[in-house]
Amino acid sequence: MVLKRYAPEHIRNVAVVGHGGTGKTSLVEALLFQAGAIDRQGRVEDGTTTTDFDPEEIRRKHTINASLAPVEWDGTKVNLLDTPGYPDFIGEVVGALRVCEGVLVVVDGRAGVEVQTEQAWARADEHDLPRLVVISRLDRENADFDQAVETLRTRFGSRIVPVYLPVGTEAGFAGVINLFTMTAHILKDGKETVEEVPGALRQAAHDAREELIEAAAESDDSLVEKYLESGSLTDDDLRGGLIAGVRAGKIIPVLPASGTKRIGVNQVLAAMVELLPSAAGRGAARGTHPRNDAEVLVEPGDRGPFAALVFKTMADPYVGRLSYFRVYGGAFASDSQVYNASRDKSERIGQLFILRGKHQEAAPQVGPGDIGAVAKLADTGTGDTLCTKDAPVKLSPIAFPQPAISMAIEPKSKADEDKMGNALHRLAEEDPTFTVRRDPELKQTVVSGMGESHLEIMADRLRRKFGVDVVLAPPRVPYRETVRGKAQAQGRHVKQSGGRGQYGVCSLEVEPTPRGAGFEFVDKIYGGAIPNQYIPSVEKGVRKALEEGILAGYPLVDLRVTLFDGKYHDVDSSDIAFQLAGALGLKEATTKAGLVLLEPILDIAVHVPEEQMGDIIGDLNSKRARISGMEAQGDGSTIVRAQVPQGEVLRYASGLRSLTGGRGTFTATFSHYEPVPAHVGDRLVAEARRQKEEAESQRA
Ligand SMILES: Nc1nc2c(ncn2[C@@H]2O[C@H](COP(=O)(O)OP(=O)(O)OP(=O)(O)O)[C@@H](O)[C@H]2O)c(=O)[nH]1
Ligand SMILES: [Mg+2]
Repeated sequence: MVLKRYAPEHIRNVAVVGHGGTGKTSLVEALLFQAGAIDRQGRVEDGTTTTDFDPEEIRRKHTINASLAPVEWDGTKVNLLDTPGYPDFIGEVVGALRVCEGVLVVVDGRAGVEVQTEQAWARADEHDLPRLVVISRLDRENADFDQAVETLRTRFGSRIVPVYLPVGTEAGFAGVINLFTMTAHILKDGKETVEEVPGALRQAAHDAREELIEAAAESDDSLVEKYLESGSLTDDDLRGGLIAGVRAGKIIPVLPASGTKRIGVNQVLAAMVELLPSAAGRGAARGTHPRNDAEVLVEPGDRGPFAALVFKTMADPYVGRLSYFRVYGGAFASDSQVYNASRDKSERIGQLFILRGKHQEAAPQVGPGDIGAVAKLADTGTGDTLCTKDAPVKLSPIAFPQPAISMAIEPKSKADEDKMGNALHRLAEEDPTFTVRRDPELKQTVVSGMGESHLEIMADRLRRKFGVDVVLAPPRVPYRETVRGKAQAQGRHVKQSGGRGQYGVCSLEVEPTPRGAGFEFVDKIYGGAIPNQYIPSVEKGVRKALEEGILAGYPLVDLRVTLFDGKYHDVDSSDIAFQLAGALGLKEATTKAGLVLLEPILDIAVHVPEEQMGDIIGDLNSKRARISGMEAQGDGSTIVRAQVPQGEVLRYASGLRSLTGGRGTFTATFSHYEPVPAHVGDRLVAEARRQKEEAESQRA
């Protein structure tokens, strides 16, 4: 692979997005082959495609990582970014869309618009990105171009306009009709021949061309006039109107294709080059000055100062980190010094690379508008801006989605435990939608991500990249204990047989305080029933017992403990004796007062299509939720708000996905603690006892 350097006007950065399994990777492979970038067309089935090169991708036969595939066509470099369709990896789509000027949405010829088509579409809308739609896999049984176009129109409106039509259907799909030139391009033995439009398709092609002309005319007032006067448009006006319409987001051209059979693929290449904006075509990139937040514009040319955005980081145990970047202005040179404006750090740059899948080619420079990679940056992460110290700029960051699901992760062996922390840290650097934290109370390491598959893949990656074996389990719920009423009891720790004895006696009263008040210790010893020096000892013993819990091993909260009496011995009393007395006294008093478990309650907001609202509410009710409101969003969706016990929604991300076919999303935040209902409490207490016995029998 030897790629020339291109001016930004001759670069197209294009994210290939869509629902899982619609043929994105196969189409990218066909585009690469057709443009002569590779000399063998790989297959997803064989694990030989350029962009699904990761062992996990090869094994699972779907894309997990966004990867880069540059092609050269018609004097232009097109940087294709193949992205995953599976919703757990939406972070990769978000990162890719952030650095592109155009989008290729791939839709399956049989299924039409699917859930992840809509999600990717909405993400592209966030950046107002011009896009093309490719209806792929049209050679399959029951594939139907017209019907797929209809699903697009139903969902996204009349901006959807075919620019090519298919010739033949299913296994007979043989080529495409160009609606500009009104010629048929038929693939025969791997070669494209140009023919007349077959008679049976002439009328359909004529009608589709009319529609295209109308759409092009409507994109520009001066064209509308011409069109109304003459009833048509010249070829130049048609082309000009179409380009303007696409770049303004008023027209979304649709092309028929088969990636694996390489039908309609030349046409996709030409459409990207001709219709989508260039790397300079959307003007200056916006950023801010890192110190005073003033707006800074980065012009897409060679002359201005250098600025690049890191949009993806790959952790590699051998090579170290590999950072993918997009240059916005100026040129990025190998063996240079740059400034990371996001972290106020200098970075030494070694060798820069141009990537194609896993192939890396050393590049002395990466110019404005282009995409490349660099290894071993010391302080730079995804979303950071690299620039020069004298022209510092922070480009707007990448809005990655928040993780939706958490699991506890445990090392399988001691050796794994030693390596796990560092390895997890490296993975979190690589993937902004994956976070790790140690929960000191639950004594668990908790990982969060976009879905169960995401976390499973992270566990696989730990094994493969770092040799760390782990198990994933639902995280523990941070229950609490508290007292129901008021009670008094005495704690006695007295041992006086031979030698120096132990002597500590204390009388305690416990009573509940308002929810959220925590713990309060009151000293009401008068007349030296316990000497001053031992009162902190009693408190220490009480606190220790509180932390360990009494009913089911969860910390006690929201109670007042009053020390009101006690006894001591001149010789045998000690700090430790009073600590033990305090702990015993607390146990006795709280047991007498009656103990109850508290559970964390979450505020949850579930965003779903209106027609699924009933199912969502039914499901939440079965999870002991209290629905607090429903808000129609005007776009046919609704937000259902509720309070729900945390223990009931540990796997809500997966549950919601299967309930809504992937359309639903939710956020959850901690609200408060509440007593658990008796039947739930009994189960938790029994469970805690069982675990304690197990632990004790293991120790014995
Ligand atoms: N018949 C036929 N099969 C295709 C075509 N394109 C892709 N396939 C098959 O469809 C399956 C999915 O193709 P991929 O290219 O992996 O689809 P993808 O959109 O990249 O999938 P994800 O990365 O998982 O989102 C594979 O088995 C391909 O061989 C096509 O044009 N015709
Ligand atoms: Mg793929």
